[in-house]
Amino acid sequence: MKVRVREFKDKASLREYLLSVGNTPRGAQILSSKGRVYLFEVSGVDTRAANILKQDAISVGADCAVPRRASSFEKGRWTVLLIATERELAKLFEKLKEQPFGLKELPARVEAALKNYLKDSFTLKLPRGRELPLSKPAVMGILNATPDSFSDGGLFNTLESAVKRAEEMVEEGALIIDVGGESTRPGAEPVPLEEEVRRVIPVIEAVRERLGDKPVISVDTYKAEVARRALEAGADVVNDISGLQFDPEMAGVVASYGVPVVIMHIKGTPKNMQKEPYYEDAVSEIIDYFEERIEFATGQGIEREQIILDPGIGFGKRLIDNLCILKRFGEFRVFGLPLLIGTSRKSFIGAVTGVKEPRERLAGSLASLVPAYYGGAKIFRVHDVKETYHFLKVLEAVEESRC
Ligand code: 7PJ
Repeated sequence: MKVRVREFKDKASLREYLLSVGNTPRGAQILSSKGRVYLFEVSGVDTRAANILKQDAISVGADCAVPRRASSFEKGRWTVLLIATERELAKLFEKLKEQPFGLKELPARVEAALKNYLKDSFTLKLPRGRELPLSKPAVMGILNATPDSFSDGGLFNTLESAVKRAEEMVEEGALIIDVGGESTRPGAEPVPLEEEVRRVIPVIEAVRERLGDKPVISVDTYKAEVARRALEAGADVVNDISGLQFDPEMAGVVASYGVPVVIMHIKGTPKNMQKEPYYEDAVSEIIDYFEERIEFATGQGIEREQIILDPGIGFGKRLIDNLCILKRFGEFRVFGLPLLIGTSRKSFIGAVTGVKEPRERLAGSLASLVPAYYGGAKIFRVHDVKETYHFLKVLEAVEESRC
């Protein structure tokens, strides 16, 4: 006998393998639902529920980690970790149907979380009947219409060069062009509305006119009036670094145009965000923020399926927070919504590599995309479109290969 360790990306590839080595279809079906162990953090669990859950979990071959104080029957609400395969979950759900203390609701919640987590393909609706397909990774090329942008230093601030750069980025593989007129680098002062309009709107009009319907254009703004005028000028997506917080009119504009919206996490404002940001657990805090923002957005008439989530690398985060966001990127999949990542040339790359010049941070920027890619990121917001496009192509080819 010989022993090897095998790994399978998902249930479907395990099933395929089992069939290929001679298992019956039914056998492959059952065995593939035992092939992967999932960990569910369940918070707000009543003491009695926590103890019943552990017993039921163990009885089906799963398990549940319960805090000592809960197993000592101290009254309270606890966070437990349910550890189970898909097959064990099915058996556990049968038992929970009969249980009190809120446990009846648990199966639907676990099922929804898992279904969202495994969702890997999205289609967003764009103006004029167009669509933004997000099953494969999409490159979002940054087009700065700012005279003071920290990495492009005013190079692209004339209309002509902006359009040329947009055209070049599309040729290099960008699916989305992100046009922004206000630098949101740490400490940056806000730009008055009229100035932002003056920078951004002509660029959007010109790009749309010259490049036609093909490029998806997003507008990087937190001002509702800029967003509204950008959408009128031909933009397709609103990219709001404030997650609909800074301008009370923003959600209404997005809702009335029915366009996709990027909800980014930021702690504070661009002016003050890097003044001693602190998190107990950045990932959990960002997940709570997403939950609240999704509720707010849908309450304002935005379709849930039109929301894109972005943890906002560098926006009120320490180095350790940025690294943890990348390491645990997959956790943001719990909403079943497409995820965007923006690390390009950011200062945390400089902090890790010692590279001071933002333009020289390409290798570090590409490396930072790997954990986000495997965590399920679908939109990659970058300066270096060609290099990122090739980089993602190779990751995708490996992922898609059938071995
Ligand atoms: C981001 C952004 C980002 C989204 C900027 C920079 C700062 N929008 N706008 N996500 N960053 N959605 O590019 O360094 O990370 S401006």
